[in-house]
Amino acid sequence: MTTATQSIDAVVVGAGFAGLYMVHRLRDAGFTVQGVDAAGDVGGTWYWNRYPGARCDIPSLLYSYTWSDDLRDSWRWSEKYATQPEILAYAEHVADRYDLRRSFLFDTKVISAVFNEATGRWRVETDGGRVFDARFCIMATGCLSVPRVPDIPGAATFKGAAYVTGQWPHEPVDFKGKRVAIIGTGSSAIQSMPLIAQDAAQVTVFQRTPNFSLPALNAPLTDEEVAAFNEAFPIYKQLLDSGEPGLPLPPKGWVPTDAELAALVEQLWNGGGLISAVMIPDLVKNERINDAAADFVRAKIREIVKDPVLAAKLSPDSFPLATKRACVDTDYFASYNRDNVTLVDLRDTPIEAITATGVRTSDADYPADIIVYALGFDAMTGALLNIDIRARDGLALRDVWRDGPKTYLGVAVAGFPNLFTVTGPGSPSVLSNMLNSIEQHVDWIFDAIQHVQTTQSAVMEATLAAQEDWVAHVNDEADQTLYPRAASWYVGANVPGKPRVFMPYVGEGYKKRCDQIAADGYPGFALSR
Ligand code: FAD
Ligand code: N01
Repeated sequence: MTTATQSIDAVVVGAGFAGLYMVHRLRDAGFTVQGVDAAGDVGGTWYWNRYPGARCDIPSLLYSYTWSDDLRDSWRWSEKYATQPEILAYAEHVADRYDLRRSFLFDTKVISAVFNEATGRWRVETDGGRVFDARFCIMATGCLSVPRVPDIPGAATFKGAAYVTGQWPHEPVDFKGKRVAIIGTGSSAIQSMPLIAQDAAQVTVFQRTPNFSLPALNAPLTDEEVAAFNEAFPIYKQLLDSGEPGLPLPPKGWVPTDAELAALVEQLWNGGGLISAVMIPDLVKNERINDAAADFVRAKIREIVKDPVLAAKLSPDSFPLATKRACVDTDYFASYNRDNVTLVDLRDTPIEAITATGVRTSDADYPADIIVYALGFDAMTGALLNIDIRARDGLALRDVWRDGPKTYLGVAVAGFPNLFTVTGPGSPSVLSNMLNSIEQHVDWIFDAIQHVQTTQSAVMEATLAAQEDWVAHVNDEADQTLYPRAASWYVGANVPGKPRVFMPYVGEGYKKRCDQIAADGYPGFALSR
């Protein structure tokens, strides 16, 4: 059923942390805003990924909004790394506190966004037949919001229960006494396997590529830790505002000796949590440093996994450390010492089909009552390209991005006026603490929209020249690193047919550059009346 077109200032697609904050900022400034999400409620990632063991791997105190002291004072994380239910409760708390739900349509998918050249406005249509006529269109659609569903032959014939980690049911899944096949060894599988193994009769993990994972060493957050964070918060916020990561990092320019490196990696391992490119100097640029850090993690795997053959199979050897997102786990490698956990190395015996009764590889049938697909996402571009986005002269985003995404700053696309992407390809996004990047983008987009208003312009649009320069710069920065060596989702390698382009921005000084562009009156953007 098609209802009357509703005329508003802005449509925001997505009710994750990006969409919630965007709607809040716009509405607070008096704009009329309509948020839309395919989910039944707020939370985005944390609404969909309800698999056992799902948690953040950035400490909860940092994986939080920083834009309101009141909000911060009203929330107390219980653990160093919060669980999915707690992070979802935080998103719900934000929605309640700022009364955001009333601005959202849930269970509703945006199917198209078409720019009308004559009116300078976007016509945004949903699968329920709702049509919005909006001046601004903000895509807060998420970098990891389109889960890969099984395309393995025979998947539809399986007679047991099958679950995709990124589309997990709301009711608990009972694994007790069941034979469970888990396909994939990315973060989602690495987080869920140890918990599933505690209940299931048998777990068989089907591994195509072994992965680096580090212990979370999760623990309850003490009052002292929370108080210390709150005390240091003004400095943290100041660092973020000035474009620094806000984390205690090694000094810039320090090239550690082998001995210093060994001590640093040991210290990071013993501290628990993510080892990312920023924590070890030159980790993703210097092969010596990367090899040494990777060797350290492999040695730890050999220490933890009792069977040396199994330890070797679980040891990543086909890509440098952190060039695929490293995982953070609780008892992942140790769980392979359990009698009820088996690894099938798909490099030796690939999956041929899913059958009615389980998984068939080239040498055996593995009966299963439940299959857990932990196959990852059509990352960074998937959600945007799922929407038919068209602008000037019928230009379709799907065509413009045929050979890979092209943006200016990851926030705008030439030819698509008044359309903004939060944490889009070409911005640091998934390589950063996403909550910080989301805030930075939302604030920047909000200021840009205000600028369009105050200059009495009709539209703001990235210029092709600025976009081309930015895309070249993004590629150039990536080419100076080891990232392109991994067949990762960062380069789209996990989706058959997806162009191989390194999508996030790895260079330094991103926020400073964005702020400077805003301060200078948005060079690289054309404003027209
Ligand atoms: P999302 O939370 O992905 O929200 C996007 C929303 O847009 C979704 O609800 C989706 O339904 C909706 N949507 C998309 N397309 C449409 C459409 N066409 N119509 C209607 N609605 C649409 N990042 C970190 O920094 N630290 C972490 O520890 C961390 N842990 C993670 C753990 C998991 C399991 C996953 C999958 C990701 C994790 N991430 C983490 C990344 C995480 O995605 C971001 O931190 C953050 O939650 C993204 O928020 P968002 O609002 O940008 O996008
Ligand atoms: O997905 P992935 P994920 N047959 O793409 C395998 C965030 N996140 O959902 O490597 C067999 O990492 C695939 O194998 P290969 C985080 O950013 C964070 O786990 O392509 N196997 C791989 O092993 C993360 O990086 C947390 O050879 C197949 C796995 O499936 C991102 O989300 C938790 C296959 C997919 O791994 C994605 O993580 C969860 C096939 N046909 C997610 N197809 C935190 O801890 C794919 N695979 C914070």
